[in-house]
Amino acid sequence: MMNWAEVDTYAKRWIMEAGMSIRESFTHSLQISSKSEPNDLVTNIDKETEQFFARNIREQFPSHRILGEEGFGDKLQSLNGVVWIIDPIDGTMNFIHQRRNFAISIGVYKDGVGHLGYIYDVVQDELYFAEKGKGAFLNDVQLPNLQQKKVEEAILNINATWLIRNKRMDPKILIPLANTVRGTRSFGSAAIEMAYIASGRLDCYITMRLSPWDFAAGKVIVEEVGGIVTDLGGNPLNLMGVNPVFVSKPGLHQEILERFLLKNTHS
Ligand code: 2AM
Ligand code: CA
Ligand code: CA
Ligand code: CA
Repeated sequence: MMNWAEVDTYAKRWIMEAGMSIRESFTHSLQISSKSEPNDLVTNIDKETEQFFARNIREQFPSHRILGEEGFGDKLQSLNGVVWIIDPIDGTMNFIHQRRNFAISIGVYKDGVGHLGYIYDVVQDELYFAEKGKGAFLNDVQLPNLQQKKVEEAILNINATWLIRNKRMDPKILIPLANTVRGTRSFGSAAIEMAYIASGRLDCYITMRLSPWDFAAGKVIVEEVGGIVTDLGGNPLNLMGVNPVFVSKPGLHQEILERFLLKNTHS
């Protein structure tokens, strides 16, 4: 039997410690570079934070493996065993430009199943946490199960990128949805956006290109309060690849699939 309580104790301790050093880093200047494209940014703090987690996990749990955005984890061919899926800073552009609206995001999976999820909004000092089967929490307060809501009353999180001409999605599919919901928002951190679904601050979220470290923690937390995490066809996400992602309250998920996403892809 896995001792999840032990893993949880260390995970929370390391997340709080990393959060403190990220807040302290605000007084120093950042080293910024770009990765695959000019807007795909990384800083020395992203790298140092991932290295901090990798070092501690390897020392405390040598049999566990690590999948991290910045490449200090292991080269994984599968999700067998215990795998920490780590995004040291989710929302790097916000981190650089705003010094807020970014999070540490960590999911701990066993044989491909999410058991622990952590999203730590470092500046707000809000830790979203869930353990599979044991509920989701915002700091010490348990989050209630998500209630149904109609599309017309929903707040949709979507980046404007996907509503204008882009490489990944025909905006004709998403514009009618954006026109029907009560309002749209975009926070620029997938982890925070998923945490906001879990806490009811948002009702649904659509984005076209997330990697496992962007959604691993959020999936555990959202599902623990009854939310649904799929691709835009309603299918399960690929935890080893890049995915379009659709996260929503129950009921609303089905309604949006039927009235907008599936309807339009077949027309
Ligand atoms: P990141 O900040 O960890 O890179 C921004 O809209 C959201 O999408 C963030 O959660 C960001 O994570 C994520 N994202 C995923 N792939 C990205 C990419 N290639 N460029 C910028 N943001 C990306
Ligand atoms: Ca990144
Ligand atoms: Ca990310
Ligand atoms: Ca990141």
